Parts: sequence; C-alpha cells; structure tokens
Amino acid sequence: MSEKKIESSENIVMLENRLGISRRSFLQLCAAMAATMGLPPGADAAIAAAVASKKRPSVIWLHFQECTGCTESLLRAEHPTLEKLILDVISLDYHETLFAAAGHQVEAARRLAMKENKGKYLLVVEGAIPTKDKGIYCKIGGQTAIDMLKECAADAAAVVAIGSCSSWGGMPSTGPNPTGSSSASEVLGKVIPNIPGCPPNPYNFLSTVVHFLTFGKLPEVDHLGRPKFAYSRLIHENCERRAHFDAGRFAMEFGDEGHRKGYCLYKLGCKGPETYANCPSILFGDVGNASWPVGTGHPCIGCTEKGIGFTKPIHALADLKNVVPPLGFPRIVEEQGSGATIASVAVVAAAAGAAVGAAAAMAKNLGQVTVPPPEKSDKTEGKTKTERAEP
Ligand code: FSX
Ligand code: SF4
Ligand code: F3S
Repeated sequence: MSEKKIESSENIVMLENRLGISRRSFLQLCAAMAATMGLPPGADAAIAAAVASKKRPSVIWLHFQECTGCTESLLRAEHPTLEKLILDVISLDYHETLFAAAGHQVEAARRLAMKENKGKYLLVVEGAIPTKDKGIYCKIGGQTAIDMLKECAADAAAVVAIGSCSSWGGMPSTGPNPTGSSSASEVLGKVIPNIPGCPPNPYNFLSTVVHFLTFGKLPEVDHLGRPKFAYSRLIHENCERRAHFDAGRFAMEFGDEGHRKGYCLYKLGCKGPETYANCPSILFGDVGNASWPVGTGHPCIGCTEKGIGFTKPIHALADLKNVVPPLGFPRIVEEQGSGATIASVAVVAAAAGAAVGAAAAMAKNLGQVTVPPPEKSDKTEGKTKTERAEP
C-alpha cells in the first residue's frame, strides 16, 4: 500500500482520534520501529495496519521483586505519547500498579482474563522471583510469586520478561541474595524472551509487542533470549565517546578536566565494551542528544548484561571483548550538535528500510557536527600516550 493510501485509510483516521496524535507522527513511529527491528521495506505499512485494525492482544502483567521502574519508564516516555500507544496496542487486563481495583476484585479480573483469552494472551513478567524457603518472600493474593508465575504462564501464548530483575535476577539477586531471587526463565525451566535493562528502553518493549501483534510471533532472540534487533551490538561500538577511547583520552575521576570535556569513561568503570544494548542509538526519554547514562557523564554499569550489571563492581574495569584501542589512529575531535531523536530514524527508514544500528546511527548523526582538531597540541595530547588503556 502506498504511504498516501495508508495515511488516508479509515482505520488510521480513527486511530488519530483515538490516540490524539497526527497520522503522520503515527506513521513515522511505525517506520522507526520497522527500522529499529531491521525489517524489510513495507514492514512499516504492515505494522501500521496491524496496530490500527487488529484485535489488541490481552496482556497480563505481573510484578514481583522490583522497583516498578520498568513500568515507570514506559509511562514516562513522551514521544509521541508512547504510553498512549502502548496502552492502545495492548489490552492491559491485569497490572497491579495501574489497576484502580484491589484485593480479590483484581485477582478475579486476572483469572477471568486468563480464562477468556486462554492460549492467546501475552504474559509480561516484571521483577525477580524469590525461590528460597519455598518462595515465601513474595506473595500476592496469598499466592507465592513462583505459583503465580507458573499458573499464568501455563496458558499464555508467549511469556516476556521485562527488565533485568525478571531476565537474570537483577538488583534483588545482588550478593548475598538472601531471598534466592531468580529469573523467570529459571523458575519456568526454559529460556523466554528477555528485555533486560534497569529499566529497559520502552521502545524495545513496544517494538517487541508490535512484532507479536503484526506477525503473530516474537522477534528473533540471541542465546540469552534478548531480541537481536536491540541487543546484538556492544554499547562501545556506537558510543559518542568512542573517538576519545581510541585516542587514549580518559576521564580519570569524576569532575576532572577529562570528565568535564566529555572524554571516555572506561577508566571510571564503564562497561560499554562488554555490554550489548542499543542505548546510545535510541536514547532514553525523548529529550534529545546524549540522553543515556554515558551521555550524561556516568559510566555504563552493564545493566542489560547477565553477570555484569549488579554483579561486577561498578568501578571495576570492563573486559575489552573485541576492541583494542589502536595506537596509530589520527587525533579526532568531535563536537556535539543537537542530535536527532527516534523520530528521525523514520526518515532513514522511509528511504531505505535500513538495517538496525545503521539506521539509528545515521539518524543520530543527522544533528552532529564534526569540527577540525585544534591548531596546537596542548597538555592533553601529552597525556594521550601515557593514559592509553592497557587492553
Ligand atoms: Fe526496577 Fe523493573 Fe530495575 Fe528491576 O525494572 S528499573 S529494579 S530491572 O524490574 O522495576
Ligand atoms: Fe563509551 Fe564507555 Fe566505550 Fe568509553 S568505554 S567509548 S564511555 S562505551
Ligand atoms: Fe544500562 Fe549501560 Fe544502557 S547502564 S541503560 S546498559 S548504557
């Protein structure tokens, strides 16, 4: 279907009224999602048609040991009123934080939704599951988290773990793990799709759900169950401070000259070189350039990586997985302009249906300016060789 035809179709017009966003914004977001997932040309139209017309899948959302940051980050997204889109794309039939009802009423609603949508609903698990002492450390409606998860998973079409807690145990499983916090996969005895992050990026969750809605299945995952479209590249590969790493320019302590100048955070413990996620490409909160941990000056703690975040000390040096700072690189000085947000990815997607990573990186570069290096070498350059990372 041509873009014009899609834009004027009755369902999209109705959607405009339903969501209170323009058709153009909606179609741009569909194109951005298709590009983020690395889908071929035409997938944006399929996504738009599915979101506008298909019956919304019933979603049962469980909360166990966590801070509710996953839900908070979904609801705090702003562009274009993402929370509206999420709540429109799915039929949220059970969610402890968002439900006005309480007690037996809400448990009855969960069981009714499970019965009416048997074999068809999507189960989303937020939070780790305590397994020590028969799971008594987390009970809801008199049921342990273990029993509730198993009961809800039995008739689900698919189970998705959202956040690092349900993906690997996350924060609650930090040593000495007094309650035996475990992942949803461990409790269910099988690998399920995980969308880790503390909190995870809402676009990765939305894209996963939209893939399920459009194609009737979840996107392809890696060996840890993470959707490949979001977790197949090291953070270090797309980081805007990478040029400084390659040139040996590091912040040595918080607030020093290198830190103020935006140098690489490797020596402050940045886990970007051993963490797979698309944080630097799609950013957080829709507030523009640099809105991700490293962009704001804090080392990545590896929250999306099993065995790194909440396991490895925050300021311990990362293992360099596949990158070594080259010795012969020319000096590079970058100056950041106002970067593009996820909406700009749509431009790239519309043009090419480009591959994941490339699309986001291109969009990010739309607003960046590279300026030539300064005329004379200063003290900083003198430091370069002595402070070069030892791989
Ligand atoms: Fe919190 Fe979610 Fe972290 Fe965990 O996110 S943001 S502690 S991953 O389960 O609520
Ligand atoms: Fe960026 Fe961290 Fe890699 Fe430095 S070590 S380039 S701050 S990801
Ligand atoms: Fe987490 Fe690191 Fe991204 S701390 S949010 S994986 S930059």
